[in-house]
Amino acid sequence: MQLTKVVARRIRMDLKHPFQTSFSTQTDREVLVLEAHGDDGTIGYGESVAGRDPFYSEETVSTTAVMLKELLVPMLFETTLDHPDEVSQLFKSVRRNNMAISAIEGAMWDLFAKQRGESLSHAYGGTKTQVEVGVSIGLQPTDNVLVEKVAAAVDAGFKRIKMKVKPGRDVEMIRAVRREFADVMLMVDANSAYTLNDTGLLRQFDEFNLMMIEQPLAHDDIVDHAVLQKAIETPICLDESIHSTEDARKAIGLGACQIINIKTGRVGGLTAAKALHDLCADSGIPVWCGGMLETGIGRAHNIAMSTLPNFVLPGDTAPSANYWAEDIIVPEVTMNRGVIDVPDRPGMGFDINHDVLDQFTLSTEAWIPSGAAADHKKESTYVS
Ligand code: OSB
Ligand code: MG
Repeated sequence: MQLTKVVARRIRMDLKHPFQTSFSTQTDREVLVLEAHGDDGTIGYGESVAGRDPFYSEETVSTTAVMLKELLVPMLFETTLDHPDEVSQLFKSVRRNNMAISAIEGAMWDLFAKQRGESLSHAYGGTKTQVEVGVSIGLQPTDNVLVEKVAAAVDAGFKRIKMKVKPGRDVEMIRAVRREFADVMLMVDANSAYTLNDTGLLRQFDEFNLMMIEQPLAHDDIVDHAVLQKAIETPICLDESIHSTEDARKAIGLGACQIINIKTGRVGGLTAAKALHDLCADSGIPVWCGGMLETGIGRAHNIAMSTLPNFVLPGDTAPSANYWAEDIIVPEVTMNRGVIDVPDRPGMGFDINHDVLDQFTLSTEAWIPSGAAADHKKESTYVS
C-alpha cells in the first residue's frame, strides 16, 4: 500500500438535537476527515472522533491534526505496508494519541479493502451481515421529555435504549422511564459522574433491571470500579477507562466490569479493537460498539467492526438521521426495526457526498511524501 497523498479536512456539522452528557452539551461536532490516496488513485476515508474540547478524553480535533501532520503521516510515507494491521505496529512506540492513530488507520483499512475489491467488514474478518442497533439518549430537561424520547426510540425499533445519567438526574428519572417501559432493554451511561461515595445511590439502580451501567466512576479508574461492582448487582460496562487490551485484561482480572464498550478511536483503531474483542471473547466478556456522534465515515467503520462475532450486544450505531439533517455519505446509514444491513460493496460501503462535505469544510491540508529524509518531520510537504 503506497500512499501518494493524505488530505485532512476539518469539518463542522450541526447536530439535529443538542446532546447532553454529564460532562458537556454538544450542539455540533467538529471532525477531522482523512483521505489516504493510494498510488492507483483509490481513496480510503477515515475520521478522527476526538471532540473540539478534551472533555471525553485528552485528545481534541487539533491535537489529532498536529499528531498526524508532524508524526504519523510522515512515518507512513516512509514505509510501504502490505496490510493495515501493520499501521498499529508502525506506531507502537507512540504513547496514546489513539484517536489520531485510529483516524489514519481507518483510512488505510478502507483503502486496503477498496484496493482488494472487498467489503471492509469482510477484509477485517467480520462475519455478520446485519448488526443490531441501540440508541443513546442525552440528558433531557424533564423526565416527561425523556419518556417521550424513549417512546419514539422504542417505536422506531431500537433494540436497546441508553440514557445518560448524572447526580440529581438518576433514580427518579430511571423510575419514570421504567414505569412506562417495563420490558425494554434499558441501560444508563454516567460518563464518570459518580464516586465510591455514591455506592448507596448506585445500589438503588439495581431495582430497575438495567442491562448495565456504563462508566459510573472516574475516566481513568479500574480499581474503584472493581470495588463498586462487588457492591452492586447491575453489570458495570467500562468505556473511558479502556484504551488497550492490557487495560481490559486488568479490568477483567480485577472484576471491574462485566461488559466492555469498544470504540475504535479510544483503543487506537480497528486492528487494536479486534485484539481487544478477541481477549473479551476468550474471557467471556460481551462487547458492543460505542459511538462518538460520528459522521457517516466513522459510522461505516463502526458497522464493519460490529460484524465481529463477540459484538453480541446492540451498539451505539444509530442511523445517520438520528444525528444529522444531511450526512456526508451516500446513501446515508439507515436501519430497519433496529437492524442495519452491512454493506457488501468494496471498502466502507458508502460514497462521499462531496457537495455536502465541501459545504461543511472549515479548512483543508494536504501532505505529500517528499522522498527519504533524515528528519521526517521537516519532509512532509504542505501543498494547500
Ligand atoms: O460515552 O458513549 C459515550 C458521545 C460522545 C462522547 C461519549 C459518548 C457519547 C455517546 C453517543 O453516548 C453515542 C452515539 O454516538 O450515539
Ligand atoms: Mg459512554
